[in-house]
Order: sequence, then C-alpha cells, then structure tokens
Amino acid sequence: MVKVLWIAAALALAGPASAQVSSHEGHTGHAVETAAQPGSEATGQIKALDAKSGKVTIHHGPIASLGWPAMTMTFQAPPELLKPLKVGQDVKFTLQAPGNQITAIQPQ
Ligand SMILES: [Cu+2]
Repeated sequence: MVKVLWIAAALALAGPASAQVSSHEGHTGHAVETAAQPGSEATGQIKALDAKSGKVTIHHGPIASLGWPAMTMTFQAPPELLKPLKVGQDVKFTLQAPGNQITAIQPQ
C-alpha cells in the first residue's frame, strides 16, 4: 500500500506531459510499416475511360498477388494519369491495396 502511494506521487510530480510521451513511444514504428505496403502490378486493355471523374474500366489479366482471376472491372485513378490514355490501349498499371485504386498506369 505504501509502495502504490509512492508511485502515484512520482507520476503526479512528473506531470501529464512526460507520462504521455513514454506511453506512446513504442507505437510509432508500426504505423509506418503498414503504410509502406507495395502495390500490385497488372496488365490489361482499356474498355472505357472517364478521365474527368477519374474512372477507367480495364479488362485485366490474372493478378496473383491479390488472388484475382482475369476480368473486366472499373478502377479509380487520378484524372491526370488517365488524360493521355485511349480506349483500346494495352496498359500496365499498379494497384494500391485493397485493390481498386490505380496509382500508376502507362501504355505497354
Ligand atoms: Cu478485377
């Protein structure tokens, strides 16, 4: 009982600022690791394109890293990446997890 009171007194003297720093120290590394996941590479052919709203429909090949078979589907992409592209082009692109956001795309 005497010990518990001593710890409480020590924490009160240290103040709330230093107590907060020591309790969060160990967590900063994990957030960085999670954000640094690599994208998935894929290839396909453009079936429809709406650069203005950042949408592109691609018939893509199998994507092993996501466990996807070949299919036609619509992805989101930054409009500036889609502007130089045309319907019917064969493209190589990079997907960000969970998988429907394109972060890089170019004709192949
Ligand atoms: Cu798909």
